[in-house]
Amino acid sequence: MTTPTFAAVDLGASSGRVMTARIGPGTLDLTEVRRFPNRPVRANGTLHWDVLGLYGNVLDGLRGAASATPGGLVSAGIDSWAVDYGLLDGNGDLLGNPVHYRDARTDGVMERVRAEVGDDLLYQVSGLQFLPFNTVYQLVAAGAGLDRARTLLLVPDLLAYWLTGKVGAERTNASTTGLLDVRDGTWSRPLLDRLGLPGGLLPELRGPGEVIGTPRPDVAAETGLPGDLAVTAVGSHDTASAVAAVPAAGDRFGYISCGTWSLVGVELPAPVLSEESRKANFTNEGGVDGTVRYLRNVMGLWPLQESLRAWGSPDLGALLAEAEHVPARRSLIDPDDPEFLPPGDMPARIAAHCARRGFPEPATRAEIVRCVLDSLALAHRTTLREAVRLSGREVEVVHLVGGGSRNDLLCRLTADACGRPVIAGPVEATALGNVLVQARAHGAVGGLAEMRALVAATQPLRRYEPSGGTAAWAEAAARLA
Ligand code: ADP
Ligand code: LRH
Repeated sequence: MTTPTFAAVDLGASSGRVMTARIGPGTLDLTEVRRFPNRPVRANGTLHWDVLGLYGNVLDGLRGAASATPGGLVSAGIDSWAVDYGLLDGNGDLLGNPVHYRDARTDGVMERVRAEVGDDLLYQVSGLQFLPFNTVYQLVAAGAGLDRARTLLLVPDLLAYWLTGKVGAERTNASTTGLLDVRDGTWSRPLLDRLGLPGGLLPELRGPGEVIGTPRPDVAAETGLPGDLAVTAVGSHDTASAVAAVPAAGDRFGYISCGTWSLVGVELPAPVLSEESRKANFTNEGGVDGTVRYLRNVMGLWPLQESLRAWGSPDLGALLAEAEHVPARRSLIDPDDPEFLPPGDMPARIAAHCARRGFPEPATRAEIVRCVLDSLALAHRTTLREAVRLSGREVEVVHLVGGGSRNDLLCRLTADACGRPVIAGPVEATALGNVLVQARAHGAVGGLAEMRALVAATQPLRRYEPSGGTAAWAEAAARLA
């Protein structure tokens, strides 16, 4: 019997990829079929995602995946960054280009909603970190822009709709909207009514592993995809897929899903909705198999990405090598300061932030890179400690997955700052989580523990032991506080 092959479409905020994986007992071979940049576009003053450009790349990637798999693909699944959505009119046509979560349209909206509705209700219903771009605040900002809309689809659900013609809302990503009740897993009617939002826009929920449908005939004809290919719902929130593929054994682990964002937390069986948790601004997002991803969004590698863009995209490897030699923790930022959220001149914002907080202004590119990485490692430390304190979950080891796991300096700094061993990798944890959930749905692998053991046994990982310098990190945290 041949080993079945699955395709993952994984769209991150900085790039997208289509990958295939052969999955069977002791086998998990991931192959990249297509990778493409994900570049936001500002038009008429609004920052958009180029969703049709992305979809074109997805179709090309799936065409490539199908032709590279002579035995035939069993299934394909789609995940992407969270919170953003497209709106369909009554004919099922897309109404305008989805707006990017970093667009300024939500400025001040979260504060207004919090004042009107109250933090307690918002947190008790959704269990979510207060982030200005949560879908709920985007919808309030959109206001009359919703009038012609009949259906709201989160980005992976929108692409799945174009592929199959079927609408639905996958649960892990729905849990990032602020409109899903964290206790009973249904859309929160009381919150929708309270905010005056049209609940009819929200489609029926579906869970990871449910088959969504098969390619529409025109899609099959255009891509060469078999007409009977199962398009399967996965943990369509990229972070849910990444956490599903963390190569952990047991439950005493923390994770950092590190790319554009660093999602830092633990996996729990039930949400933590305490007042302390709300004040610490922790989130309870839905994971695969009804798990709770108890975490905080840390600004991640975005400040580095945006600095590189400002500098005309110089070689990252060379800059990281130079940054190794910059003295540690000389200049620090709080990466979670909202001033770093929008696109724009990042190096200037970093320098001004350091000066304001009494740190030397980083002068060279290498100093800026070092400042960002030291500050990110420090934020990893602070957030992990908070996650442990608020959840009571012991953490013996930290799994750092995603593109950031390629950054040797960051992994080392994170192990030192957290005072825990860091296991770095897989880089493509999200795509792996995506294909593994499909494989399970189609009988090629067992439950979460078996999926994780398969990742641990087959994927290249690196281990970083803490060097014992946690006191210096504690002192840095105090200087920044
Ligand atoms: P996202 O899914 O949010 O688009 P990724 O998980 O793809 O993010 O991670 C992208 C990040 O990974 C980049 O911003 C970069 O900092 C880091 N990265 C990618 N390749 C390398 C590399 N070779 N060395 C160090 N860092 C890297
Ligand atoms: C990471 C991510 C994160 C969300 C953000 C919008 O890609 O999905 O989990 O908070 O993007």
